[in-house]
Amino acid sequence: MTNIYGRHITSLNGKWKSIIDPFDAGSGDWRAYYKDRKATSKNDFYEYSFDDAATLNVPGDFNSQRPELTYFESSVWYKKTFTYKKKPGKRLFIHFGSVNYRATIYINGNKLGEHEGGFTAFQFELSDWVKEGTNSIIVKVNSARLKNGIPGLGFDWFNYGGITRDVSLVETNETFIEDYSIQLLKNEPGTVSGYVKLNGSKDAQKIIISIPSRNIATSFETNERGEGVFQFPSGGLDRWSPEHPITYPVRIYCETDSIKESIGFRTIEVKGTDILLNGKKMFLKGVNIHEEIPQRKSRAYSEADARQLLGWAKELGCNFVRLVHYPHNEHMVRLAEKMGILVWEELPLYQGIEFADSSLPLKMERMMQEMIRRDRNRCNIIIWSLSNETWPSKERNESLTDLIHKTRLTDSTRLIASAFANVRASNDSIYIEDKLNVLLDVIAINEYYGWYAHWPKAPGRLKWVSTFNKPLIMTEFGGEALFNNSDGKNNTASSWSEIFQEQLYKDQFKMLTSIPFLRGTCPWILADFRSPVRNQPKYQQGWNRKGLLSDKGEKKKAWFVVKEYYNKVRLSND
Ligand code: GCB
Repeated sequence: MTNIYGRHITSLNGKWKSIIDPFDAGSGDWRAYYKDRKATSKNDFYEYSFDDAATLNVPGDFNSQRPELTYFESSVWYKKTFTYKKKPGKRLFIHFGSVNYRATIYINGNKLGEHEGGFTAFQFELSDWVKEGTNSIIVKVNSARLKNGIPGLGFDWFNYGGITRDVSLVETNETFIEDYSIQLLKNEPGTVSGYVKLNGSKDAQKIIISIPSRNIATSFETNERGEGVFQFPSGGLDRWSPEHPITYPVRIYCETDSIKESIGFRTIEVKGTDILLNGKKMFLKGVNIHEEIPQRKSRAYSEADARQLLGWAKELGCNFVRLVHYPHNEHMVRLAEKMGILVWEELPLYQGIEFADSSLPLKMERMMQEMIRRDRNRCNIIIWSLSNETWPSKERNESLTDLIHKTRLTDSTRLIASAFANVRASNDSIYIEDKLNVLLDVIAINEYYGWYAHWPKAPGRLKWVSTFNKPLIMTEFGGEALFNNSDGKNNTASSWSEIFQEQLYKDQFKMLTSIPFLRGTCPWILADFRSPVRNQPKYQQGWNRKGLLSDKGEKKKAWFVVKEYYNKVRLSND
């Protein structure tokens, strides 16, 4: 269901009892941790107990909560009890903001279901299982990386496992408003359009949508599937933009339910090589952000965490953030909307994904649906990104083509992108050639000239060539430096020096400013982030050091190069 924080919820955040299960042994009938059994006779014993077990904080990754769990990638069992008083006509759900990576949920010893995917929300209905008084929820979380997982076995960030986002009990009426979308119509900004979906037996109902502060109200009927669509004139509604991030309290009523949410209205489109927000050309001053608080060495999960990360982005001069490489928690996108920050949201289809595996298409589609279902009413989200750095192959081309079409069917109003790293350098020119760009709205390229690749020519002399006539966002560029380090001569990448990184950014901007169809930049990356594949013993020590900020939040020299560029950058045709 959408808009979880606008519903009648009881938080299950807090301390959960936990059992660490490295061999993933607790699921079998013999141990059956989910049964939470207690000894009853003299010769009875069980080799586990939640009662005396240590606790873990929810939300929060488990790896950062106990030293012995630092690199743990297997099963942890969580238990939480809650009391409930049954009420006639009410339904009860349990909602998880995310569990990384596979979750199996039990209530009072009964299995409710499973979920795969570490960065999207899901829920189960408890109505038939919950009892009067004390109830127990047990969740088995398994964070093992999978060859056919999304992402797959290898990725350049820390694999934080656990119940990483908020857990809530949601009480609803028998028929409730499950989902809705409200936004400006794509090619007719004079019209607000959307749909409402009810869940429950009273599917055909009159729905009223109102924006009281603008005296707007409209009504319509849902059909026998509980679905209805509507349109009304948008007159009088101001447009949301980074300079004017206005949202309006919107109320939706039906006979059996009501819900409210603050919603902003804007249009986003591409014309030739331009990106137009509310019909006006714009340049996306972006930065890449991982969902991690470096100083705490843990996943970010709260509004305060979002404030830290987005506050840094604002300070850098950004109007846009690329949230990599997976959908971030809901606090991030909601706070970004309030702060006037446009968002690129991405699925974790990353590098070595097993496109040939027959289980992938369904998983990809479900993840895409879950991502869009949660965030489709956030006007600051302008781009759904479906993948990062995949390489052309029959399987990849077919899978992504299908996913692009399905994403457009799910939400035709936003731009669709995929970041590619495959360009061809020849003589003075860099050619953008991935054929999937034909189907995408913006071209997104990750390039590491001056770091992983030598400059083929001096930065100012490189010519970027694209035959796609679409805007280009340089979604990654950068290099590593350890804060305050000026070892060696500063003129080699292996010095990990701030001066080398600073010069690299100067060179990059020399090249970037000469690309006529460039409409956005996202340096890689806001802050140093943990990555188990970065093992240079002196400089990296388990960290990817490409941050503009150190792992303590200190500004490296390159930060100021980016900030200066964002102070100055204008569209050449403004
Ligand atoms: C990339 C990836 C990103 C890595 C980065 C790097 O191309 O998209 O996930 O972390 O390069 O630092 O190598």
